Amino acid sequence: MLRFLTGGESHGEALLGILDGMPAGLKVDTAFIDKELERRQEGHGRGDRMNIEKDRARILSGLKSGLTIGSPVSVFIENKDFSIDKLPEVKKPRPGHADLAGLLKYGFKDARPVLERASARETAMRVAIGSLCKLLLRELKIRVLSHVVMIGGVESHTSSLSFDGILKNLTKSKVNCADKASEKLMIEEIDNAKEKKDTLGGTFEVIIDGAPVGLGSYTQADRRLDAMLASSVMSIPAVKAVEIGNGVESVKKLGSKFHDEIFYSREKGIYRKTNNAGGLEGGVSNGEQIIVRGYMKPISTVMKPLRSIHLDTKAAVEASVERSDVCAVPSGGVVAEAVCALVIANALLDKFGGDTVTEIKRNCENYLKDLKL
Ligand code: EPS
Repeated sequence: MLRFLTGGESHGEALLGILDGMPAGLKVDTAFIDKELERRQEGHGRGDRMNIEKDRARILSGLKSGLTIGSPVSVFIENKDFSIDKLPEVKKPRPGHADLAGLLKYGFKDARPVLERASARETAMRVAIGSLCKLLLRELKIRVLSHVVMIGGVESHTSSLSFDGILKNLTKSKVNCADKASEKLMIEEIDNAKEKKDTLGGTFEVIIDGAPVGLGSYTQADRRLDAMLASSVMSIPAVKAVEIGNGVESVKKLGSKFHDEIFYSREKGIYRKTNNAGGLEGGVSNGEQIIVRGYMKPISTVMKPLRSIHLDTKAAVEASVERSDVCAVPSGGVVAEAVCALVIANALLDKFGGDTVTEIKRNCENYLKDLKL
């Protein structure tokens, strides 16, 4: 079983991660991990911190000659902005952040210690850990992408595009959107919000291509793959809703118009013409693409501050302002790819055993051969 922990404050010395349970024999491509870290830092609307940090992962354990050896993989990412003890107190909690609930919970007199750990900077480590899982998925020809489908009120139109079509259109996109016309409008939305000293949220979509049928299980609540994916995407800062397939649309439809009918042909085997279920039925992967959407609220630090109170005097004041992003939906998608990759990798180890990469590949191939799909 794969498990991970992260440590580190936003302006502490470093971020640390330990990924336990990685099978032996995986070739670790560190350039790929760094590329994924770079992707998380990109996107129109990110704040000035992105000009300071150039995130790079150093692997401190779990490898020999570039291959995993089955022991915990420890990862280190340096924070260039290591200034935690010089930063001012935050006495005017920002609505939407963990500031107020966090300081009351832990008995602090200011929100600085709360926001240092609650900051989305922690997601850099989740991307590093998720990219190790993506390398494992790659061995089984499973691919993961994310793209932005909504920013503010602007929606992208990509229903006619294949996985590869989306991937191709994402090259050079400034907001990780596969629809060029919408991308332009999204950038305008972000610029307008910035000019108004405001922030924006939106929706990203993760697509997992090539996952075999039979991952997860309906036999227990905590083995349902859709529940595990939803929980991991919900754990990304600012995510307020998660959707599998066309789950939200489904409430308006008749069953006869929603469910994905089953067909068979000799060339294709068992197949569907639609994928409203987002690749998951009964909490089990059904062999179609797995589709998960995350809905992010607008970033909580608003430069034209919202009303709050001063913690010492309880007087009405404007909330504190910290360096922040205007919109981080493209990055949210990259983080979601990482956390979904971990869930899928775990489900693969559960189904196919997990001490060596060779063992997993052999078991998966034999299983698919036996199914004769
Ligand atoms: C972030 C790092 C942070 C913020 C942002 C995301 O760095 P700093 O606080 O030094 O600017 O830019 O996080 C938040 C604003 C937040 O509240 O989570 C990052 O690395 O993604």
